[in-house]
Amino acid sequence: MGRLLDGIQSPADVRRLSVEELTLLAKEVREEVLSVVSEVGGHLASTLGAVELTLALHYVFNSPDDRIVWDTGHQAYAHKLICGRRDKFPTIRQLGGISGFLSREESEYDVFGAGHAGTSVSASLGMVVAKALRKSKHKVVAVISDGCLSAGLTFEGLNQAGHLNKDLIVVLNDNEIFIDPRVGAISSSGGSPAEKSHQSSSHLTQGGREPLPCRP
Ligand SMILES: Cc1ncc(C[n+]2csc(CCOP(=O)(O)OP(=O)(O)O)c2C)c(N)n1
Repeated sequence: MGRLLDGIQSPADVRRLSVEELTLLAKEVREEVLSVVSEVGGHLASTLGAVELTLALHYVFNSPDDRIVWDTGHQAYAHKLICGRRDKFPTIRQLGGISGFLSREESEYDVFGAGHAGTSVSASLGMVVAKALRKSKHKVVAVISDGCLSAGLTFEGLNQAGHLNKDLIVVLNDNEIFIDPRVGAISSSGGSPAEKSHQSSSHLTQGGREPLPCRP
């Protein structure tokens, strides 16, 4: 039986699959990433943990019209595989090969080139403002991991996004770890960010005057 991945030239092909087939595709994507990264090196765990999320985002949103903005880009190998770069995937991070991060020169699906952590929310907000000026209807989705959530630039972006009240979607990819186990006031103030997000409004309104349990 042929592999589903062989028939995926772009996310439009992913959107033609059934939800059951997506599970099989995720397995194949993971095998492909493992096979290539074990040969040429690269970011592995972050990208393996984002395979289902990647397929779900491209399934639900109509990329490249809808913009998916990955934070940092180290977790986007699955995105590259399903966005027309499977043949070049073994060249990833090699001289003359494709980038290990998102690159606008590489693909129309890489809507923001990064490599630095904490850029996705501010970049997406800029796209949302531009979209409103052009009266466009597409969606903009920032995908941010828990480690990047604590970046100052992320807070500036969230602050301004709430102020402007624009149509920005922020997806938190919370795997409860970054390069090392999480440290700092945000991660140690109780629960995972996902749990905290349920409590965030009451924390902000009722707990805003309380001192943080430890200083950043
Ligand atoms: C400005 C900046 N600081 C530090 C880094 C190094 N760095 C690479 S990935 C990353 C965060 C990884 O953690 P997380 O965002 O939780 O993503 P995960 O790998 O867990 O999916 C950091 C800090 C960077 N890329 N940019």
